[in-house]
Amino acid sequence: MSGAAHETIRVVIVGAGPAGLTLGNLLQRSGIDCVILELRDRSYVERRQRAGVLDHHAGRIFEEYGLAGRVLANAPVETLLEIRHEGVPRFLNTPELAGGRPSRLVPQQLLVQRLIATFTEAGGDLRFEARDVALHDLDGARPRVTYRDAGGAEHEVLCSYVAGCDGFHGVSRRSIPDAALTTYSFDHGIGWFTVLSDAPPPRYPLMGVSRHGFAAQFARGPRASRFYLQYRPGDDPRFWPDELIWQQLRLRLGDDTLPDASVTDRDVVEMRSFVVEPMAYGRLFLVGDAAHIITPMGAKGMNLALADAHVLARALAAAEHDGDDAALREYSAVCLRRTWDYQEFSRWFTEMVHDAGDESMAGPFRGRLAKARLDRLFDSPPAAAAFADLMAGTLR
Ligand code: RFL
Repeated sequence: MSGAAHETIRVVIVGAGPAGLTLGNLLQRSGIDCVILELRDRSYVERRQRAGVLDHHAGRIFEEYGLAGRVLANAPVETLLEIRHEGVPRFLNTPELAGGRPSRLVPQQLLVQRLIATFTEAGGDLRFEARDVALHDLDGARPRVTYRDAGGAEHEVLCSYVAGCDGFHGVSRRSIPDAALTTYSFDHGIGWFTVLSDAPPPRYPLMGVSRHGFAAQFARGPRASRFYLQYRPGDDPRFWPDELIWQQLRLRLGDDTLPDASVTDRDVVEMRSFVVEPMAYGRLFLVGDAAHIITPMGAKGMNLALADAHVLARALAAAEHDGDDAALREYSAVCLRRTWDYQEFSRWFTEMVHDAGDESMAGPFRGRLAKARLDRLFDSPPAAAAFADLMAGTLR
C-alpha cells in the first residue's frame, strides 16, 4: 500500500456493534491500546434497533470494569415473564428463581450510544466510515489491517491482534481460509415477522402461545414495543396491512383491548442458527455475531456477543500484562461452550412456544410434548430454576 498512512496499534477491533464497543471499553479500562474501525457512520450505528434485554451476566461484566454506573443508568430491572396459553396468563419470577439475578431492559441502540460515549470521552480511538477493511498476515506474528477513510485516504495499521466484531456479514470471518473453519447452520422452519410500534410497552415481557400462531410483545423503552408474530414459511408478512397485524396480535396475545398503534418499522427475522468452529485463526479472534447467530428466542444474541468480548478482554490482558497466552489459546473453546449451551436453550424454548400453540406445523404428538414442557415450567420449581438460570446468563 504505497502512500498509505502507517501506524502501530496493539489491538485492531473491526466493527462497532455491542461486541466491538464492549471489547474496546474493556481493553481501554485494562490499559491496552486499541482502535475500533466501523464501516457505517455514527448516527446509523446509534439508531440501529435490535435487542432489548441485557442479561444479569452481561450486567456483571460492566460492574467488574466500573462501567455499570454509565452503561446501565436508569435501566429497569426485569421482574416477571408472562406467558399466555390461549389467552390464559401465567407468570414466572425469573430473577427470583435464578437466586436474585435480574436482567435489565436496555435497548441495543441505547447500549451502543452509551458505549460509544464512554469509550470516546475517555480518549478512545473510534473511526467511523472505514471502508474496504482488509485483514492480512493473520497467521504471522504481526498482522496488518488496511482500510480507506471517508475521504478516500488509505491506511495501514500494524498490530498484535485483530478482533473480528463485524457481525454475520462482516469481512473477518471471510478472511479465514475455508478449510480452517467448520460451519454449523440450522433453519428452524418457521418465520418471524417483527414490528416496532409506539404501542405502550406491556407490564411484563409477554409471550402468547396460541393455535393461531406464536406472538410476543417486549418493551423497547418507555413508549415503544417490539412485537413478534410467527408466520408460515412461504408467506410474505411484510405486506400485511396494519389491521391484520393488530387483529392477529389481539387473537394470539388474547388481548381484545390492544389498541391499533402506528407501526414504525417492520421486518422479517430469519429463525436460523449458525456457529463456526473454531472462533479464532492465528491472531484473529471472532467475537459475537461474526462467529454465531442465534434466534431471538431467549434473548441471547447480544448477550453472547458481550460474553465473548469479556472472555477476549481478559485473555488479552493476561497476554499483554503477564505474558501468559494460555487464555487466548482457550478463547474459542470457552466461548463455544457457552454458545452451544445457549443454542440448545434457544431451540428448546422455540419448540416449546411454537409447537404448543399451532399444532399444524409440528403435528399433534409434538404439540402435546411442547404443552407438557410448558406446563412443567410452571409446575416444577427445579425446571423453572433451570430456565431462569439460563435467562440470567450462565457463568460457565
Ligand atoms: P453487530 O451488531 O452486527 O455489529 C457489527 C458491526 O460491524 C460493522 N461492520 C463492519 N465494520 C467494519 N468493516 C466491515 N467490513 C464491517 N462489516 C460490518 C457493522 O456496521 C456493525 O456496526 O454484531 P455484534 O456486535 O456481534 O452484536 C450482535 C447483536 O447485534 C445481535 O446478536 C443481536 O442484535 C441479535 N438480536 C437480539 N439479541 C438479543 O440478545 N435479544 C434480542 O431480543 C434480539 N433481538 C436481534 C433481535 C437481532 C435482530 N436483527 C435484525 C438481526 C432482533 C432483531 C430484529
